[in-house]
Amino acid sequence: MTKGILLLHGPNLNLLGERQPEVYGSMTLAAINAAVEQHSAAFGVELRSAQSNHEGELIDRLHNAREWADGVVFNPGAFTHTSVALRDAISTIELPVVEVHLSNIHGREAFRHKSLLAGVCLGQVAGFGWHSYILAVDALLRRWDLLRD
Ligand code: CA2
Repeated sequence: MTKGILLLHGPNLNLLGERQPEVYGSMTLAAINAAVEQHSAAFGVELRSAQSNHEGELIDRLHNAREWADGVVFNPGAFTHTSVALRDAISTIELPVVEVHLSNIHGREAFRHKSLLAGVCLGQVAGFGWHSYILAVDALLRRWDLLRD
């Protein structure tokens, strides 16, 4: 059966490519989504992407993923460091979720070092720019035995 991945982006990531390219790179969100979709499709995996600046909508997207997705690749943006509600949503849906960051949050300000979400995720990928998303998809592909070596 074909696998499905929800690629979910949190607050301010709609601005990618427009501001702070030295921190977050120069690719737009649309270009990242297209590249990650192409990578997933090469393994027969359907990828659907969404972005929201609103915590509640991100929670709704995670709940809805139970209906069709087998895993989630999630950049929660600044909610990474603040949101117990997103942590609860991730643990509730019982899907493997990979936390993703463009920047290396552990090398930045102290308030970014702590993720409230990482402990309920399959794992975390941070610091590789847009390629972090590819590495996160690969983690799910390996879990499903669609990628080896
Ligand atoms: O490195 C990441 O991917 C982050 O999740 C990005 C968040 C930040 O709060 C996290 O600590 C780490 C910020 C996203 C802001 O996105 C922008 C994109 C373009 C221009 C300005 C902000």
